[in-house]
Amino acid sequence: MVSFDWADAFDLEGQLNEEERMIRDAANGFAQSTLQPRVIADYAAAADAPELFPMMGEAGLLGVTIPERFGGAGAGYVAYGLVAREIERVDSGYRSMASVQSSLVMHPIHAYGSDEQRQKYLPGLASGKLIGCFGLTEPDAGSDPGGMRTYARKDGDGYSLTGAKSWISNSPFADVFVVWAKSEAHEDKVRGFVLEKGMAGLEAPKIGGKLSLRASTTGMIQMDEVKLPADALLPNVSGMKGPFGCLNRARYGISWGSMGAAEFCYHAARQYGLDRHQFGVPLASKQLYQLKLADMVSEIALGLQASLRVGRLMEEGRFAPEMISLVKRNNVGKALEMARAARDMHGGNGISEEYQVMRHMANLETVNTYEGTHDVHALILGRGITGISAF
Ligand code: TGC
Ligand code: FAD
Repeated sequence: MVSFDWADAFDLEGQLNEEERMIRDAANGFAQSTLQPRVIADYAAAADAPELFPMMGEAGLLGVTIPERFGGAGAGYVAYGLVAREIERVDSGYRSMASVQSSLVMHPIHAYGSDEQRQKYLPGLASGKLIGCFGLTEPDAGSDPGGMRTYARKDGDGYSLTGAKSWISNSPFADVFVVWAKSEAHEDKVRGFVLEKGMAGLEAPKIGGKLSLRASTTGMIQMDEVKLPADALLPNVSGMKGPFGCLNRARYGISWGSMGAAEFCYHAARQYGLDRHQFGVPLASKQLYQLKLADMVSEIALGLQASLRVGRLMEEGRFAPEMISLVKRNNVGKALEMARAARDMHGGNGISEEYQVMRHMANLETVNTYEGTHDVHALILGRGITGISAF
């Protein structure tokens, strides 16, 4: 028998290998020393923080699963998940910045790009000297990205791209834009294109007024007959499985990341309950308070085990997308409930930026929506269970 560890109920630590623990510790060190001291101010100001990319690159946190010859860490999916968890323990917005770069920009260039495209972009993206964004969602095509209107016309040997992408993380300061469009040259199939900052007809205005995920910059991508050379096309994928293949990786990372945010809220609520006295005793001595902590430790322990299992299956090439929908949906939904409970357990202090739980709560509203909403993932699972598509 061992004594119960309230911070690691099922001994996750003992299920990681040495390389994973090392990468996790590096991510934790970076997140706590560089991100934590600035997050309250960044969030309040809705600051643009492109300078964080080279810092994350230096810390080895970009392109964790990309081979070392392209500047990545050449590590596995569990290591990638652990990095997301440590960054999101501080803020979901910072994790967004990193996961878009790794899963939605580096992954498609590595998996679907030519060797020239890999050589050209991946080392810069891994070091954070280049910043990437991923344009799938449009003003009229969110949950149904197959309804996109962005169109690549044939134009000599190349393409002319017109359309608008909306709610795009990193776009206002991005150097590299992975954009999905229907392509005239490919029977109107969806294809991926790599655009670069400064191209004529390409604009990326910032979306203001966000009440959630304020530490991450979000914008549009507006394309008005952007002329692209033939080699801007990602040659090795065609159809919606291209963008969905990227989303699999990012959604999986979010399942870990959301547990990091939940762990922050759980630890904060526990400490607050031990420190704060009402009716002459610590709040933590009350049954209702303990019930909420017991719910939190249970959901976190189960959520982490589930993500670990899916990560191991991904490493063995034995995952189904429905498994990823299950952990993205459940972990984020539970993390949001935990953040709301932690906000309540902090009483009036819970609404203050200083205690940070309400920022996590507000962020998780976005995380519950992007990368497939909570209900869209229920429908993906519903289709997997019944064989009937109910979208
Ligand atoms: P459907 O007919 O199901 O499939 C079309 C083709 O795609 C293939 N496919 C997949 N391939 C790999 N992985 C997956 N998860 C896949 N899901 C589908 C499928 O086999 C088929 O291939 P083929 O060869 O037969 O053509 O597609 P549908 O259009 O009916 O899609 C339905 C649905 C709901 C599953 C899909 O549209 C969906 O997932 N909607 C949610 C949209 C979404 O998640 N958007 C995210 C935008 S990016 C973002 O939010 C970034 S946030 C920043 C951050 O991460 O921090
Ligand atoms: P809608 O699809 O209009 O959904 C609205 C509501 O209807 C939801 O509750 C949804 O669950 C429900 N609904 C939709 N379809 C059905 C159905 N068939 N049955 C039942 N209910 C349904 N996208 C990118 O491409 N790249 C990015 O980098 C990116 N970053 C983002 C950053 C932020 C801060 C945010 C908020 C979003 C980002 N997104 C990005 C977009 C995100 O993926 C979409 O917002 C998300 O997919 C939902 O689409 P939507 O907002 O159009 O909502």
